[in-house]
Amino acid sequence: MLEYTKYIERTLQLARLGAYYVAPNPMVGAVLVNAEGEIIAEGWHKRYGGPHAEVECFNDGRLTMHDARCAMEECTLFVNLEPCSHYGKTPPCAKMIIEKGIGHVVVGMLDPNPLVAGKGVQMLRDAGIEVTVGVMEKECRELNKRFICLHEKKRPYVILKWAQTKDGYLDEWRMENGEWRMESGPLVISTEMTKMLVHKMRAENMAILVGSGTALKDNPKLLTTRWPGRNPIRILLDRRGRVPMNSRIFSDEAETIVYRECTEWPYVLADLAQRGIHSVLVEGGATVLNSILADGTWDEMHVEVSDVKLGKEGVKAPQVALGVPTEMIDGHAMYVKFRE
Ligand code: AOF
Ligand code: ZN
Repeated sequence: MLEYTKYIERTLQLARLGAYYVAPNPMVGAVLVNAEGEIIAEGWHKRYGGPHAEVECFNDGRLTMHDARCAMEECTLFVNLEPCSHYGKTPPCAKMIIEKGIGHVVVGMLDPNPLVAGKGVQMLRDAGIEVTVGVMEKECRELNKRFICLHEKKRPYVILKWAQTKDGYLDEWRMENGEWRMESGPLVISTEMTKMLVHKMRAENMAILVGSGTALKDNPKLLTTRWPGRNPIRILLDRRGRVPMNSRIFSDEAETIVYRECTEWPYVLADLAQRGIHSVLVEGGATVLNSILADGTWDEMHVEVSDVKLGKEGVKAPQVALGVPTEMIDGHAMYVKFRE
């Protein structure tokens, strides 16, 4: 009897190698194991539109070496996500698995994509293949939480992120006689290390969202320069049409989507889902963060609290109970909260 969790664990390791390049597809890994429990082939989904994990696995060069002495019907294929049953950019993986004559398939979780949703497992079973479903399901769901959210809730996975001073401010008060005082630039709260981690989060998500105040005051480019990966799509909420076209948020390194007429949160989320965007990192400012917190539709909150005080009145950070820091970096308390 094979130790299923050990091999599903390996599929998750392989799947993670596709991080940053497969969105909005899921991260998927596949492992082929012979009757003795030896891994004879491995593969993972490497980039959006590319071959699925199962195809990569059967193309593993090691397989031809073992092929001769391993009977496929005695082999077990492990995949963290149900093999697909549809003709998409590639033919159905379930069909290929049947043709290869695999005896047993173990899948971490069913695919929430309505194109698949149980049909892959059904195809395999109909062909007489033994299928085991639901191994390390919690870990499998965590890895692909963004992909799952898009299909199950028809909205992107929402991550709120901000940095505040020890006394609870996001920024200095940079408004004078109704005009932004731009020359001072944004208050720098993050350190070199925590800035890099913000860029990692950008690379992990398909979109970054800011309000017009942030776009005007900080004039950010919102690119992922401190971490490998793609630049996310930039989303700007600008109901009053205040942000000029020569702002850096419109620079040509990345795409920008602007919401003008309607910036209601449920509308924006539904529209982003319609565009196939499976995750959005909300970077501020206070108005946008507070309105999303009031709406209640968000999934994670990442807050950095620096070790220095602003020491005067400024732009207040959202008022939320942060609890216990998840970790300390450069003396800054880092909090991660999940919505209950
Ligand atoms: C798998 N293995 O490695 C992946 C799967 O447009 P396509 O043809 O690439 O299909 C994308 C869908 O296929 C995706 O939404 C998900 O349901 C499934 N992804 N399936 O068996 C893989 N990446
Ligand atoms: Zn597939």
